[in-house]
Amino acid sequence: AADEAPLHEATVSAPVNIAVIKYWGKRDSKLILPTNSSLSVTLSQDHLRTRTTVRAAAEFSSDRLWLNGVEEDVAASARLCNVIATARQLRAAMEQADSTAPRLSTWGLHVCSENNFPTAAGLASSASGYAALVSALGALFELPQSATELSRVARVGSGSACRSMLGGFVAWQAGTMDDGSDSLAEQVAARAHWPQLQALVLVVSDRKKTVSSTAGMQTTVSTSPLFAERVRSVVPHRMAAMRAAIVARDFATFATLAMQDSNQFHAVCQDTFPPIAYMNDTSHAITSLVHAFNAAVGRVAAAYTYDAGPNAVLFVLRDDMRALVQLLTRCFPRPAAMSADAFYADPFAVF
Ligand code: 2P0
Repeated sequence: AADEAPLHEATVSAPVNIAVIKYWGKRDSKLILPTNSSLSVTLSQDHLRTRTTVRAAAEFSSDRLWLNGVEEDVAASARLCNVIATARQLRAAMEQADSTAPRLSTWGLHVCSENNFPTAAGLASSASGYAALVSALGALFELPQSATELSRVARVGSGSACRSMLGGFVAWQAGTMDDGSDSLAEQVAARAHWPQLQALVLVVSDRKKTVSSTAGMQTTVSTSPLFAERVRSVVPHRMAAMRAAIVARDFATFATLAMQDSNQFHAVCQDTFPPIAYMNDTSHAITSLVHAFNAAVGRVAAAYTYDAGPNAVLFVLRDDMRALVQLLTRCFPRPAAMSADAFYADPFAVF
């Protein structure tokens, strides 16, 4: 009977990742091929994640997607269409090899996706979003590809999404091929390699950002001489040094490189014409506080990094977390509604 037919559905969650060597700039905007390699830390799914359910049915006449309960226009998004089409191609290849496999590649898809944090506030919602979608399609279609192989599909949705396909410490290799076949994410080390390393998200603002990453980086590539220098002479060394620091669990080097790379990314934004300002006065105050903290303890005990928005992510070893949090709560009182490790930095705090 029809109601006993198997349900073709999969639900998967994917985490947010925070770059410590930043991706900024594309050499191919359709395939989303970057101008430089990047490296990130994947955060725990307990606090920042996207959960996505995909269902395939022969009777679905079109692909539909709901994001946080609101329907989005799938056909209007070239990136969504590219991701779904690429996953379908992989499924179709399987079906060709196995005549008994149901023809899921020819059916419509319904996708339901939810974030447990503010969407598009510079908290990497597109990264976890596309990673969750690709992982869910991989599970639904029973694709044999590894997470690294599937990271190429996530990359076509949003560059940083390829890094959220893996846990722990992840490098996105820029690659050199024009077809993007070698532009993918690889794990540098598992989370368990460095359990003492902790991240703290400081929500400075949960408003939508003013300049999208996609538009911002395009202007940077075409106008910033500093950006060209960064890609040519800075990032290659930093990728190697950051990888070595992670392997050696060398916090001082890891933290110094993370702060320097965040600072250079925002300097490149400032060098873009017209300039792009993602950090605000509170962000700069947090930066000063981290440097004051490090000076007070006499070593590099904490690091900051900022993406395309004013929110800060701090890195600290577990033994130093209590002292750092005490200082932060004194300088930036937070409302009771915030969860234990998502601190609220009061935009009007002065110190
Ligand atoms: C990163 N960012 O490495 C950098 C640092 C923002 C600052 O990846 O156009 O949303 O979808 O490939 O991935 C933001 O860029 O841009 C980003 P698209 P994406 O995390």
